[in-house]
Amino acid sequence: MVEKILITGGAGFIESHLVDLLATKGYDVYIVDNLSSGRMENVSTRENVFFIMGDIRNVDLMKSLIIKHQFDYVFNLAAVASVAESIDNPLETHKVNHEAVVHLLGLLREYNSNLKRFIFSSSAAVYGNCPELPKKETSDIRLLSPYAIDKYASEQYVLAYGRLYDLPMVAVRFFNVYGPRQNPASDYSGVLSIVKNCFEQNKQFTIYGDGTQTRDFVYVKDVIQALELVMLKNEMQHAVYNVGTGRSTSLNDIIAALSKSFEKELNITVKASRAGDIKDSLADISAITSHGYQPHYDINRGLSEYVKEEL
Ligand code: UD2
Repeated sequence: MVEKILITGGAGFIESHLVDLLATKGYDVYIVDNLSSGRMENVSTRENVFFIMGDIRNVDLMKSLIIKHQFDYVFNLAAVASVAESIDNPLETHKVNHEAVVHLLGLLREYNSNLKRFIFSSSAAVYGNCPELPKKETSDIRLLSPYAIDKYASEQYVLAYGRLYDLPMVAVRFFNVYGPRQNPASDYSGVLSIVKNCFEQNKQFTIYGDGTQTRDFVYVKDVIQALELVMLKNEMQHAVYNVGTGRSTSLNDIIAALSKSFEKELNITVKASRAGDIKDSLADISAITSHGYQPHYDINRGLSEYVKEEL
């Protein structure tokens, strides 16, 4: 029988790449997305991809889907992905990034007895300004924003559910993911999509801070590889894994590299650092690489593919 996968947020940036990969591999893939940041044009038209327009906060909808389909795998990737947005709208982002997750866990426990894996996307934001670099899964947790608090609480719920009810749980902490389909439309979008868009459209880019902040930018294709790994490897259950590259780059260096590719200068306005912003972020990826993950895109390869390619 064909295995069924639920991917919440499946019309989104990272999620839609995962949908494509798993659909190509022959699974039946169900998407629940409210299109708040995802886009219909990201959704595969393959016959084994099923789109359900809906919100993960809608418990009745999620319950009926789970009872009807009895998923083999569930990826909860839907989220309000912006740290800054969580600071502006903490209650609304909490409902998506935490409350909906707790409801979903309860529904799966009660109604989805054949579940083979639940995969939750947490975030490197949980490390905050922890001075230890690179950041290990065992490093200090310093929660600087509602976003970080919600991601950490949800991740811990997921792992506790695994222990308490013997459910097949795993979580990943994404570092700064970038690549085709990342939506640059809002001030809350991932910085690389905004910078690229400003180069393409000759728009003014606002740098918050002095541009020396560093991030471990990880290309979306590497992230998909990591997600497939945690989905399939039994021995990876009941743990949380960093997903990054093990290298970091400053915002200034990104702008310089893109300036070369686009052969032009970026118009930059400088503003004060954002509240809750992290200075440096770098992943220790030894835990996930010990299970076979290997990033294939360093920042140069990733940027040059990102600049050229629109998938
Ligand atoms: C990103 C993810 C978040 C989480 C985290 C993990 C996004 C939108 N956010 O948060 O979900 O997983 O990584 O560490 O993908 N900046 C500017 N100008 C702009 C936009 C951003 O200077 O127009 C700066 C921003 O202040 C920050 C850096 O660029 O210092 C990165 O910002 P971001 O919003 O892309 O990502 P981050 O690290 O806050």
